[in-house]
Amino acid sequence: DLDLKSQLQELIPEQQDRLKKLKSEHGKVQLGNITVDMVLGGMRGMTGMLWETSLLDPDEGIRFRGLSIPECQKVLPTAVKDGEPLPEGLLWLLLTGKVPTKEQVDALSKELASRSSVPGHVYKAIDALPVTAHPMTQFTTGVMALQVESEFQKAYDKGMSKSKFWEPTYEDCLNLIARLPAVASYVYRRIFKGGKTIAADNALDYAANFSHMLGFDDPKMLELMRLYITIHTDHEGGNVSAHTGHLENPGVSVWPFNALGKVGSALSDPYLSFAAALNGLAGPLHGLANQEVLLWIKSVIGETGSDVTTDQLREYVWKTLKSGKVVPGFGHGVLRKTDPRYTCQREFALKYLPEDPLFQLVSKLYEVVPPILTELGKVKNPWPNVDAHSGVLLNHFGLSEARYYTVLFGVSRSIGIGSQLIWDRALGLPLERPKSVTMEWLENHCKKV
Ligand code: FCX
Repeated sequence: DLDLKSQLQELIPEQQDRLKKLKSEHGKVQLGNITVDMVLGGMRGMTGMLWETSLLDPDEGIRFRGLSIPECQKVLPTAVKDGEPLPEGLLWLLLTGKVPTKEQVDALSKELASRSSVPGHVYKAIDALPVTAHPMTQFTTGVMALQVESEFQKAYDKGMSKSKFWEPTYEDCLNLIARLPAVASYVYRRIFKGGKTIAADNALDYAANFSHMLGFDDPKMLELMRLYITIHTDHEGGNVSAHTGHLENPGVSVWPFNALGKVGSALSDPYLSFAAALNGLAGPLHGLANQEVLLWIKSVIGETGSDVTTDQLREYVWKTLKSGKVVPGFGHGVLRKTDPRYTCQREFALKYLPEDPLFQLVSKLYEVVPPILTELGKVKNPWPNVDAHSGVLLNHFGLSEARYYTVLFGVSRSIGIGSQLIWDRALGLPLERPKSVTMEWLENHCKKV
């Protein structure tokens, strides 16, 4: 069957039963102890959320529905022989847990293209901002403007039963994913290309069309875009952007209903949820790190010239650390080894641009930075993450405007966050509301134990 929605329709009742069974049979099973360190440490290591689309192993890295990145590269359909996976295939995998056929992926590409038209007011909303506004601000403004078309909001206003909420959520998520490349490329062309936009070519696949609208048609860049959009989609549920999207889209099972029988608590639709997620992604410790990495690399070259020696690089890393800054692109909240999203980008570089001087600098950083971060003694993961590599690849093909990079991350993340939002609603996951305490509460509690 080529229709994604009908596949989901079949899967949902089975997964609802699975959740019900888990709850009734194992609801009281303990998952670990919560320590004071965890509460003070940003809930690191505290298992506390259901996230079906992906799972992160500290050593192995991300698995999308059980498949590692190299496995996805092997089994997901591609546009060219032995090429990079098509992100549409990953969307299908995240939503259904099944590897799609090439025909299913082609059908999904067409479906996304058919949903991709963006209403004019969205561009007007972006145009109302100064052209100097950060690309993420312009992009998120576009997403907020798209929200007026929310099917979820319309259905909700009509009083739709909560058992059907997943359907307008599905429509919104697919429309949102489909429309983001046009909005994102508009922001790019507006800021960096004097506002000269390029029309979509809907015969192309999702990533290729996005690259085309940005102004990059080199077949290698199209492959890079397919890889880029695939690997940035999802990184389980606790990272800032995914968690924020999930949090903003609360379930209904604990909602207060008022006397008129109308729901009295907010239920943010996918556009609102995703805009919130983007605002989290725009922070330098999260998605903005890809911008920071390229700017940092360029500042190294600016200071030392393009033939940077290992010693000069070491010195620059120490200088960064001594000025109280982090080395962007290294470290991670969960990962404890080199990020496989870094590794697959490194392999891409070795295949397509081994001589690129910035790639060679990134390779040198891979040798220089981890021992220094280890020497600091406090850094839990000295290895590079996804953001350490993406900038030099994009820069190689001419997309050199680092300030724009997080927008690309954002477009990709809609696929992961959107997939999980659909399942949040299909499974009727509840409003998230963890308990917080004060220092005084903790002190008193610790005196007692
Ligand atoms: N450079 C310098 N110091 C670092 C560091 C780095 N790359 N990574 C961690 N540290 C420091 C922390 O700042 C912290 O110092 P403090 O105790 O003085 O506050 C200490 O080491 C312990 O932090 P740690 O537990 O290892 O890491 P956290 O889980 O707190 O933070 C991030 C994880 C990713 C935020 C952290 O490693 C960092 O700031 N890295 C640089 C920014 C970056 O690359 N972010 C992108 C991450 C990711 F891939 C993404 O979301 O896109």
